[in-house]
Amino acid sequence: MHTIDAQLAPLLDQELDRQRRVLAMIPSENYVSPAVLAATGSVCTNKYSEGYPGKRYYSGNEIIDAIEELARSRARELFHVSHVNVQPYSGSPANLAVCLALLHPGDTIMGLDLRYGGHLTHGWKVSATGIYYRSVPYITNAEGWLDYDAIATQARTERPKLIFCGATAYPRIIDFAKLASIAREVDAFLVADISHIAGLVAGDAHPSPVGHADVVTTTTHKTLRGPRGAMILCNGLPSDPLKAPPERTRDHLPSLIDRAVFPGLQGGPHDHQTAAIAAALHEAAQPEFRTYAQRIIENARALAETLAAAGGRLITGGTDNHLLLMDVTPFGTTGRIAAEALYRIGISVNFNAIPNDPRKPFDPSGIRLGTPALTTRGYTPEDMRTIGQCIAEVLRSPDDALLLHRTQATIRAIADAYPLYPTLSSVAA
Ligand code: DSN
Repeated sequence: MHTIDAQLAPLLDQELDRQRRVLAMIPSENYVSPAVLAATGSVCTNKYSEGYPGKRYYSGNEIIDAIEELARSRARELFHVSHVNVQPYSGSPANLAVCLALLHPGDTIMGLDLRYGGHLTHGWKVSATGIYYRSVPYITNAEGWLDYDAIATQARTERPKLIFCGATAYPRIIDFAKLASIAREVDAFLVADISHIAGLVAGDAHPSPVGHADVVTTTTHKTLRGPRGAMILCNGLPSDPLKAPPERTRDHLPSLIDRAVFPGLQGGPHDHQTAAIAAALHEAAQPEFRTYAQRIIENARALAETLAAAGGRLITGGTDNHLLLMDVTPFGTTGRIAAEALYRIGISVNFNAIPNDPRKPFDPSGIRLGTPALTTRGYTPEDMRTIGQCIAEVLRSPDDALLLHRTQATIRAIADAYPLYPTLSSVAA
């Protein structure tokens, strides 16, 4: 590519170099395997295939059908459901498709408030899910824990048609059974968005929502370590995507979901993405993936202990999963200043609101850190302790140039000790 596109090729190689140098501690990021990378860059990107396997609107889809069916069957097996749609372009369209499948405009939805760790598409006011539906978000308690009694009381008052659970900044196990009993009591659909924890669920390191939630959505690129993309999982009668079901009932979930994704919301699926999802699901079904999922949590706990011992205020006091949410104001800094200083020494995290945050979203009180990507690279709890100590030092003195220089050298040595894509000399060869 270097001779064909002299502007783009070096940029791609610079991004590879950046990923090698900077420790990715944004909890929603990960590094895919060479197999997933190859499938993502495959010729499947050339094909149009509106419809579903065996029911396409374009010719030439016999191989794409086999690829999509492979992805679907691997997902069914891994997550123990009868039906999977692998076509959502990403998590936001997946959640919107579920709303389209199950709700009428103006119906009431309840999801965790964005400012308390929820997701935009669980009903935040500027998202389509908060514009076309009546959204009444629930919040955590002041310490950051889901308060199931308060959610039940709110659901009894508001009578939502759909309750979203799942989060982007919640460091604890989610009790799907409790949420399902709340949803049943008020006759709402329960939708579990497990985007953040899908890899932990697949590796049996977090309880599964299957059997509790009516519908499960997930992105495929976070802990699941696949390409950017998403899936919608459910149980019910076999899908007939060509025929509108007579009613919006649990039995008809597969057809309702399929019709909402296509033609309701999307056009042609991204077949290269489907192929890469199939590759990632194969990897997630291997015994090593269970070890990976456990190690993500061990690493997160080691990091949490180190930061707490250094004076960090962890929301909920620690973690059960892949991420930590930390109030950095006890260090005398803010989320934004902390994230910028950490990036200068070679660690990427994101600034994040904490429950009841008195500060503004663009410079909140917290940062969010995660271990999925570093665990993929091979880092151990011992490494997490070293990294945690560097983080704490920087948060105490984010303007100390000498300290930044010293910690930068430590982080660089740690990054070099665990090479990323060691056999790849260029991504733009
Ligand atoms: N942007 C994702 C995250 O970082 O959690 C959610 O969509």
